[in-house]
Amino acid sequence: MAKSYDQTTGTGGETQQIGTGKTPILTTNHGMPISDNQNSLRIGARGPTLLEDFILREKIFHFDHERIPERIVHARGSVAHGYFECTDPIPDLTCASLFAEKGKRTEVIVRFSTVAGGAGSVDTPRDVRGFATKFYTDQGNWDLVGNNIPVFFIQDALKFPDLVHSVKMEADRGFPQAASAHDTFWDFVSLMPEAMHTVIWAMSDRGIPRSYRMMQGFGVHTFKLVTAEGAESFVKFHWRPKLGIQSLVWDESAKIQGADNDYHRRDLWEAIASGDFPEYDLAIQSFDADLADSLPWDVLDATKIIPEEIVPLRVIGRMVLDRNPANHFAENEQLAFLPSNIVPGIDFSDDPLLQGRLFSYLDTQKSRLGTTNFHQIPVNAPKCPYANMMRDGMMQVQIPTGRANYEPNSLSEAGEDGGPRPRPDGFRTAPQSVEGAKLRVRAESFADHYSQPRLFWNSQTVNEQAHIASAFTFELSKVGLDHIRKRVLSRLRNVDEGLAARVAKGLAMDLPEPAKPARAPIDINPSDALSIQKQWQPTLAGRKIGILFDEGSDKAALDALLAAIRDAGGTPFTIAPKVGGLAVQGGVMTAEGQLAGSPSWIFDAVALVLTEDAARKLSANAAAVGFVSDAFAHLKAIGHDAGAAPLLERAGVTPDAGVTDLAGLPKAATLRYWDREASLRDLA
Ligand code: HDE
Repeated sequence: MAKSYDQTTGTGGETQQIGTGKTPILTTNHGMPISDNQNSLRIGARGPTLLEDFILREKIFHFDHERIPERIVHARGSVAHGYFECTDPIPDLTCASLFAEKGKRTEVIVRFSTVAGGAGSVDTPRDVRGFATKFYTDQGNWDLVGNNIPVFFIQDALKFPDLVHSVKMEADRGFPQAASAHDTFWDFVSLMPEAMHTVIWAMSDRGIPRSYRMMQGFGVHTFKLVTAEGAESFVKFHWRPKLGIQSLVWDESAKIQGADNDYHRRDLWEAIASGDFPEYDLAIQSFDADLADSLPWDVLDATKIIPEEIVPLRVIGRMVLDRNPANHFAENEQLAFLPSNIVPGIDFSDDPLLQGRLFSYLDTQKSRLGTTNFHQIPVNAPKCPYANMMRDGMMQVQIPTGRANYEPNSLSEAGEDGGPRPRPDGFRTAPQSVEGAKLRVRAESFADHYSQPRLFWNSQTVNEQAHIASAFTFELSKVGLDHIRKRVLSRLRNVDEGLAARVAKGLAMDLPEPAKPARAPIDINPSDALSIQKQWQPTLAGRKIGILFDEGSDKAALDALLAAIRDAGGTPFTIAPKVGGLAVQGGVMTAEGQLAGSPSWIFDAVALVLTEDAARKLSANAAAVGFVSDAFAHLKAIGHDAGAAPLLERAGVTPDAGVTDLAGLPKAATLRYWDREASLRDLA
């Protein structure tokens, strides 16, 4: 008989690694204690494995099914737990209990996501971001499943599969992953002029957010609020980040994809783990039917916003994200949002996109989570009591008791538990009379596709406009079919002639005839709220500063800089060519990151604390030169001591307001230096 040995210790014999008395015993999924987790059951030490090995089969069976279908859109996302606190109750507008009292807190879970890429794709492509919130209210779960862009590509749910097919990797070749810069996307959106508004938002810096903590969220659709007395109003929901809105520059976002696939996920996780809790205000735009009727567009059309100048925002609460998930699969992959989850006091409008969503998500969850009982998964289950007569199904993990599994019943008359019953103060759909012929049509009031993209364009700074024109040029440069590029240009002419001309020039193409609009666009007063740069919040809070040092650097200067950055609310991160500990002037200093793995792309600003000798040596190191030249090209502040001069020169840094001494860095690092860009980059 062949000898056996213990592969965990490398010794002969049959010993197993055994835990201490406190270690819980390893069991099968059915609780049976396991004695050997190293070897499958076989005949003799070198013989065949037995089908009888139920421990092996259970383990492999479970492993084989570890993955569930990823979300067809928004597959890649990050979650955080927290709470919503009502700061300004609105009983005048709604009987929803979460908005009833000042200071009332409701638990939430939020999932931020990209749209186009698969679950393993990167965090920073140009894309719309999902911003979905589940409020575990005491009257059931309310899911506000929104995006970071307040409008959507299409007006009717029937077009959603086409939109998604066109943007995801192309059907024959399976690429590109997580990118809209390809023929099929631009083919589809250019054939659907209603997409122009969302497209221009996606081509703006909103499509490349700096952090999930620095982006707005929008419910997108018009919803209804309903009071206890049945009075109704329309409402749009807005999330506003406390840190202000901030975006990357395109070259930076493309490079981050190489440096850190998890850039946004890590940022969210680290902020929460360090107690720097992300916070957002919840604001509403509420308005009545008269105001809705007075607008030149339809409030049921999800391709339109209502500018804040027309209906101002009212802040009604704040959301704080203070807990990371404990398990990515259980709390992120299995998290299931349903726009149909609303609570008494909130109701749907007839927005045809929203109406379609009310079906889609429930259907999706059955397919992803495999069972109608997905609501029992802890992260999806309401935190208030829930009871009904729905029974059984796959993965029923509750044990409903009693005979009453139907309603009405009279079992209570016989002294038995008759089970739950509806109550008049439960959810009631706001009554609405509807009449008309049964038709497949698009309302005439949805026909203006260009006024609002024009409003968006006119509301941007000169630098933001250059980013938009450059993004169109970049994306269309990746489009191989000439007729598609021409069609996009013909649409852009209706948005803004200057924009169309700049993109055409960037592509070296002639301008085609403008497309004929279904309805002639109108001019709307520009809205500063649509620009990121106009509302820039000059703060260091939430920002990360990369500090490059080397042998001989001045420890006192480094310590002072670290303290100054922390005092101003920022997060310093030290970088050196070697991480193990370097002899610096005044002691030894270890770095958190190694230079080659810590490019300046992943920081909001950088500092150079170097002796002249070290700076000369680093001038021959491409990673060090790139660290500085990229920080400059990405319009970031650069703080430096006198010794850094040779490296600055080698990296082509020219003096401007963003290039400062170390003392000036905390203030300088609150900004980006947009004016620098024109001299560095060929913008369209
Ligand atoms: Fe979604 N959408 N969607 N969507 N959506 C999904 O549901 C769908 C739309 C949004 O983090 C899916 O569970 C249809 C608008 C977010 O888990 C799916 C239509 C807005 C998330 C689905 C829309 C969104 C989704 C895929 C057109 C902004 C991620 C997996 C009528 C207001 C939620 C899933 C999460 C996810 C369908 C349009 C936001 C397939 C049919 C408009 C943030 O059910």
